[in-house]
Amino acid sequence: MWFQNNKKKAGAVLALAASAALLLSSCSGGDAGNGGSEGGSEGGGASITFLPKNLGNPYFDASRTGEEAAAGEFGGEFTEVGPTEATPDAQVSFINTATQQGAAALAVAANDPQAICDALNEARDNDVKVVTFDSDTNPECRDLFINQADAAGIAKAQVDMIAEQIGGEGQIAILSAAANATNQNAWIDLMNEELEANHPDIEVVETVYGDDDDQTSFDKTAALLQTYPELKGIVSPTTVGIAAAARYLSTSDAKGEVALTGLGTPNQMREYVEDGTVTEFALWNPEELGYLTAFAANALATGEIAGEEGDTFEAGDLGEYTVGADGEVVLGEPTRFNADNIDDFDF
Ligand code: RAM
Repeated sequence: MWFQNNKKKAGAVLALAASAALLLSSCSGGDAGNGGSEGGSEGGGASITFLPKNLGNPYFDASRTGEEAAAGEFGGEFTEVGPTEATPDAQVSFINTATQQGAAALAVAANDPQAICDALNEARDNDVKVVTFDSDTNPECRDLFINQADAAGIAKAQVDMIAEQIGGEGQIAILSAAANATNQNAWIDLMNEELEANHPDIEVVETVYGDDDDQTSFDKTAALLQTYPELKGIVSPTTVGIAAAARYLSTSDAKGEVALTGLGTPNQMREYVEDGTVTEFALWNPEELGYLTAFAANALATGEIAGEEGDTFEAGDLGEYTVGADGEVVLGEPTRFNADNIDDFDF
């Protein structure tokens, strides 16, 4: 399996230019070419541009590993572009450039469900297939959404973990990513519903936004602890947020006293599980998400599928996937990580 072979493979090291923009391109199937809707590279696969929420985020570094591997397998052209800050405005210029350059497909993790829609629809008017992954736009702005896991399942896993860790009662806070992030906002709404329905003794005192920026997330954690001396737990449904919060807690008096859970990468969280700051958190495999996204974008751009409900396509080592309602393809289930299993994972 590709994933086992690549367990130790780190994402490409990024040297971020001061310009806040970066472009990575690896030709795995020929020159970039002008893909259009007909396909793309000489290798037979499509030329696909990937636009994550932000660069320098280890989660998207991991998804890139899967994207590149997939492009290598189907002989496509891989390009990654993106901003350093996770904002929708910063994504628009990259979408416009991909359109002008004639990418066959664009895969984007949206920083806002609506703000990038005009740019995406212009891309589609110019025969660029648009796939969202990780964080969706409104469905009318894209052809497919590659969802990491069912949103209700992601929300329930996080509520179950915090409830277990604080004994089912007390004050908690949520440390999220950017305020308009589609994925985090969907999960938070469902988490609040789940808490209200099944955990009436847990009170969410505040939801704060670290913008998927390490320092901002660190500072927001400090402020939460200062503002709420009775706080029993923090849920951070973002890999950037949970890692920054763990770093803060690990050297504070709150270590082991204030529970921290949410969505994190095993590689970023390992030291905090080992030192007792964190007992359990969850995630899916972002390498697999990138890999599946690349295969789906390729299937669309080469005309293998139209993106209709019921369409099926092969995603290499992951096997066959089916397009569901609203153009959604779901990768699988989230995994919980704790001291017993964290060393089995490397992403
Ligand atoms: C961060 C990003 C990403 C999200 C993960 C869980 O890396 O916000 O969109 O899916 O956390």
